[in-house]
Amino acid sequence: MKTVKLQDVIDSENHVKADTWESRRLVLKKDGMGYSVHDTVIKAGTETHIWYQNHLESVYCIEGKGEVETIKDGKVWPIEKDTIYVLDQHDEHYLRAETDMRMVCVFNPPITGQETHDENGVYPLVED
Ligand code: 9YT
Repeated sequence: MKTVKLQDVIDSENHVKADTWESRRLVLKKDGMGYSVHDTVIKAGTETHIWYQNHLESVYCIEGKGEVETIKDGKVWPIEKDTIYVLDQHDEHYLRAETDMRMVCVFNPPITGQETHDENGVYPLVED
């Protein structure tokens, strides 16, 4: 087994910074677990368009408050501390943060670390 400490990921190559979020990637494809685990902060007052066409994702909010809007039906899902949202339909969505939101995110298949969001908020599927 092993441990990974957030403190050691901060400001490493696995700490990815975007305009509306920062993500500390704790477990990646190379770790061989079949999923990746991320500690992501969504910045207060922002909206992010996200559409993971190639990945399933669960997102557990452990701090903060905001909402998700699923685009196909316009439904708004309030998200606050101790709420997990489960994108089981590759749901295209907007993620809006009222306060800074700290999220623990799990992806299947795992993120390799090379992905960046494209203009559609999508990660390409990176093959080895
Ligand atoms: C909230 C959310 O979708 N986080 C995903 C992880 C983050 N975008 C990353 O590590 O790239």
